[in-house]
Amino acid sequence: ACSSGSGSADGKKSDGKLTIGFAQVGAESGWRTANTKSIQDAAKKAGVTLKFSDAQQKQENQIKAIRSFIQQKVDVIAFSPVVESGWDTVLKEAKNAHIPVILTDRAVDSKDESLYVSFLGSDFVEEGKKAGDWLVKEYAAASGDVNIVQLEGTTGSAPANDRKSGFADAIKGDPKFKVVASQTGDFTRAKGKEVMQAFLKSQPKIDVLYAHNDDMALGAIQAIEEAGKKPGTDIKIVSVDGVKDAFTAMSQGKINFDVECNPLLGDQLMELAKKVKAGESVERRIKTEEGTFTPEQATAALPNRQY
Ligand code: GZL
Repeated sequence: ACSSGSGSADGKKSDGKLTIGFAQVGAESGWRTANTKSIQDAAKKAGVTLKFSDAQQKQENQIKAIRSFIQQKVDVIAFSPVVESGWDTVLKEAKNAHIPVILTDRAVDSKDESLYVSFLGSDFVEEGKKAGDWLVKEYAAASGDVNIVQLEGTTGSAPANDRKSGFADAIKGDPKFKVVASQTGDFTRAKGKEVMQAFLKSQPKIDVLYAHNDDMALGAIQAIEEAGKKPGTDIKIVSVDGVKDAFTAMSQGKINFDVECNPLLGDQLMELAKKVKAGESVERRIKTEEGTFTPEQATAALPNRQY
């Protein structure tokens, strides 16, 4: 078939430069900001043309962005689905347009595995389990009830669902652990503070806060202090993400354990997208490496913390 200039048979620009359309969740947390920076910096470094959209945590905006990437005939679409469900229709449109899709950070619950070529991100169930395992050890000698309040992530999101189930599994062996209240703080500081204020009013005894991310934990810390209590002492706090501001709080004794969730996925995403464009086979599931931090470890890591 003849094709003039740099056009190719399917009408895509084929000047060799890779164009990725990325539909980001929003800018709700320190983690998300670091994730966005990692993707934008990696695209520059890799010489990739990045079309980037911020959905302000709304699924309909992500779907609109994906449709616009299809119209623009990008080479690869990548996105972090704000919630797990409701993606099949738009992903089928991408498939019909022969544009491969890579999931980063969060997963979808689509049964049709042909709708995306790879999922690069953390294992959130494991993160929840790490948080629960720490709590079980921390309270091994305690005899009375350990009353836990839980700040959940965005309702319907993979991290909220999985961090909740991983944590619940880890503590279910001992009936002294009681989750007395659990509500979404939508991964933000403001909502985390608001919900913690409500918990403090409604719960006679709170021993532990389990926050699905550091931003909600940091908001809760403000509420706890405004209530005249000492975070990290009167109410122990276990959180997830491992962002710099949480490490500062840990160095002040306000957060007792932090399960890292690595946002620096940019370089891996660019490498993956290049392979996909070149028609090479890629792993369907690429799990991010990440650890856990005690206050001592966080204090030591603080000076060099990238995010
Ligand atoms: C987890 C990511 C979550 C972070 C939050 O990979 O999806 O979203 O834990 C962020 O801080 O809002």
